[in-house]
Amino acid sequence: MADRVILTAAVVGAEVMREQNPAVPYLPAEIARAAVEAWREGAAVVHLHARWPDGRPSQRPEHFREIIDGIRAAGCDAVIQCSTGGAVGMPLDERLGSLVDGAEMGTLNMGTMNFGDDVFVNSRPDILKVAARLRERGLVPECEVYDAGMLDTLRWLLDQGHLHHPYHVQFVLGVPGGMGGGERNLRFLVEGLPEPAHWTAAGIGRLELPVAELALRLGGHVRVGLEDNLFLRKGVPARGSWELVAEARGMARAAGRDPATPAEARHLLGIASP
Ligand code: KMH
Ligand code: ZN
Repeated sequence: MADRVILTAAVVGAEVMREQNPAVPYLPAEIARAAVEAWREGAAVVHLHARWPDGRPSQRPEHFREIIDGIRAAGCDAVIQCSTGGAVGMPLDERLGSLVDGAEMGTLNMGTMNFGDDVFVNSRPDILKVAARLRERGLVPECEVYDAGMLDTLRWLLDQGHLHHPYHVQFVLGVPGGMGGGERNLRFLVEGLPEPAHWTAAGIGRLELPVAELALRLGGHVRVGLEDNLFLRKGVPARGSWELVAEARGMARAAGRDPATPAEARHLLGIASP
């Protein structure tokens, strides 16, 4: 199973809006449908945010429950990963509303950073609180790393016993304010992991597919989807996250790596079967 690649679909996020691409889902049923479509194209993990009907970001438990119910009602067995990042400016307790029954993973953002023109706040006490909540709920953390110093935070969490196996690492490259998405950066990050770990890379905007290609080559896993990027190629809006997943799947096959099924992804990520 070493050659398997876990494809994660980030189908909505908190920032992108329908004015930018009409395929951005807002309603729980739309987000569930986007996740199922991405799964049909090969996504083993779905990274979920929620929205209010007018598109504002929501971390309301009832929205997440409805999304997860919709995904399962469609017979989709993708790994459910809920965002605890929410949107910039959201109080931490509100962000934690996403960790409802049915979630299998939750994100653990590894530090405060500029996020475009905003500041995405994740103080060390915040990180400890999210890590503790994930542990209490038996969820596998996905550590979101946007910059090299955040690997030192990861090491500190492990050393201090705040983070245990199993955990997963996600390198998010190209956020304005975080680390860029070149090969040198990704190699540096992978070499800087405190211990061997499964990792995924996500490139923001036009970096999405180049970072996917790099991750495939360097032995990592891949995240794509409208949360990170709205275009299939320059000037061509993606018709949905499914189309970006299909593209990533084609790239994986060309690189000699088969997409993992959700069951295989659970095995690799240390998640108990549902
Ligand atoms: N919306 C970003 C500020 C996560 O999902 O945990 C944070 C984010 C990370 O999307
Ligand atoms: Zn997210």
